[in-house]
Amino acid sequence: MSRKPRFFRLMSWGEVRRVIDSADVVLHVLDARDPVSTFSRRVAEIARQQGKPMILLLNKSDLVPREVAEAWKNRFSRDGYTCVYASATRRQGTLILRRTIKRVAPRLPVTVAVVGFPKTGKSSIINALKGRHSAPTSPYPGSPGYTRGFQFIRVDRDILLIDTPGVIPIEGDQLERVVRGTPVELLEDPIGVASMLVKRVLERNPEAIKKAYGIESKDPDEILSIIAARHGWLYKKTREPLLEEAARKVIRDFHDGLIPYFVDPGNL
Ligand SMILES: Nc1nc2c(ncn2[C@@H]2O[C@H](COP(=O)(O)OP(=O)(O)OP(=O)(O)O)[C@@H](O)[C@H]2O)c(=O)[nH]1
Ligand SMILES: [Mg+2]
Repeated sequence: MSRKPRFFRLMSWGEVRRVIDSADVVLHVLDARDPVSTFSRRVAEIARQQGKPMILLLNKSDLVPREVAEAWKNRFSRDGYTCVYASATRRQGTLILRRTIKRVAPRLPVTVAVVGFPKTGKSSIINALKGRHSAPTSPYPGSPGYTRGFQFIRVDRDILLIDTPGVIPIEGDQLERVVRGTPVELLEDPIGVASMLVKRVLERNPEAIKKAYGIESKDPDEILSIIAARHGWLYKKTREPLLEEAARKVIRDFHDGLIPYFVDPGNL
């Protein structure tokens, strides 16, 4: 069991403005599995107001088929954005990203503010560009290693990156806000959140739960019960399945990329 975080630090909008103000370029990191739900219109708006070029980075592209990453990239490009995809953990796409940063940079050396929802892989991308682990990373919101402050990391002679804590757009997707914006141990209603997550995942990939857990059911409560029973997570007195524990596992597995799902832009 992980320790309960005593306090969880995210970035305020005032800080987002200031960090973008102090940078030449904004690198807005999205989760390639669901780029629209992890896109912040507000970040884009601040970058535009301040006249800073913004790059959309579809990270975790190892979790989606290549055609899907390509399709998202084309779609964002059609909408006028500069968009590239990458996988920080596989260190793929870093050359293109480096080139793109230099291409949009108004001057060299360039300072780049790396911003986005929590757990999109902002620190991991910085480490991939740098070629070694310089920025702390962590699998779940608030778990040791998440980014609490601002950190400057030089990746080469021409590129200085600013790692930042995650930010939760108020206009953003409700479920992504809760899942990414709260440490799993502190969720008030883990069962409700996990149920919504399971429903959403099944809408996008009806096979996802079967593939992740070998469970055929499409009913969130039943799925959580089976997972709890399988792990022996039962209330001592009643021997009822401890759904909360199963719910937390599902949310962690989602963060760990163990539940195979993604949004296909062709289906939107
Ligand atoms: N599969 C996959 N996982 C990734 C990738 N990039 C990051 N991750 C994982 O996603 C989790 C979050 O990565 P971080 O780099 O800590 O994310 P962050 O955006 O800096 O998170 P905060 O600082 O908390 O906002 C970690 O468990 C990473 O290993 C990727 O390209 N593919
Ligand atoms: Mg980080």
